[in-house]
Amino acid sequence: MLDVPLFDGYAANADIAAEALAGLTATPKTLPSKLFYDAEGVRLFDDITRLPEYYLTRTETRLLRQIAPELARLAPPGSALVEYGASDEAKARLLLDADGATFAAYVPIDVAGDALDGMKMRLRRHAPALGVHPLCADFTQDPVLPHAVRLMAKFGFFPGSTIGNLEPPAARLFLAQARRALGDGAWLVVGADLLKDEATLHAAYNDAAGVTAAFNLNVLKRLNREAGADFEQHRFAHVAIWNAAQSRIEMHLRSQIGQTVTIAGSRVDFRAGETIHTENSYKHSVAAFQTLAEQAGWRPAQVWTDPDCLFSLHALHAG
Ligand code: AVJ
Repeated sequence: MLDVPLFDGYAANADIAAEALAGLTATPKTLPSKLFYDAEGVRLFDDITRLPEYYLTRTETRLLRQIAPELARLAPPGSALVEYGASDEAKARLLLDADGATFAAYVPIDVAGDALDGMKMRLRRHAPALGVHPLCADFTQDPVLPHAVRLMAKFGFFPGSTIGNLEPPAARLFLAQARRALGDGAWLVVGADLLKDEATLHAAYNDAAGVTAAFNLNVLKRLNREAGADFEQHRFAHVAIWNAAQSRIEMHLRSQIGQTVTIAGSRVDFRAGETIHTENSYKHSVAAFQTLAEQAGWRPAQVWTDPDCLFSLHALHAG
């Protein structure tokens, strides 16, 4: 039995430098949002989830806790729970431990190998009968599921509104690939942040304590360490704006001055005020998300929202 997470081609540091450089030499400049999640970024995101302004995590968790038995009953006995972008097992445990749950295996998929090791260790103690098969992979790269679960019914789980990071064509592609990987008859439960008033959205990404700013700026520190870059963090500022036409919050890092930065031996020039687009966080109405899912071959079977209509959980069925 494999004790280490399967390594499915996730970027090594040379690839991080190449990916960063590709984005920073494009017009407009971009960086992939998955680069946020080094150890410090994971810690900062965890702090974000507890901010008063950041309603997403606590709303989804509360809703999930309420409907977990209903969700767990959708899964045929002995199903494999496959979680996309599983930074920890907290949300999965709401399903695994729900009344009436009969999952035989759990496949957490994430790019953070260390986090997967921790999950496997904790679950071995908490649920010794559960087969835990971590997969170290970028979930957008259509990872091959572990051999050990190939004969089990699949129950996909993609919480946290991580799908909001994907532009609609990429979200459709992800959903279509998951549809094929999970197979006929599978379920996929997706957490999606809902479209709402601009003030609530703006506050969630411009918190008073500045944690989101630190999270955004941390990507520069990571590139200094892992991609041979020499960013001066204080020469960039956090920007988060609502783009109504595209229905998304955009995060940027704005160069405060004209400056030149070196990344892996290449020079990149910034004009004063020029930004690096670091993240999109799409907000979907229930109907818009269901259309997206249908276009990817899923049948929207059921949807739950909290009483304030801040957040949605969709159950999609393959067949
Ligand atoms: C983890 C992608 C859902 O988009 O709200 C939090 C990341 N960015 N604050 C989000 C994030 C800024 C988060 N997701």
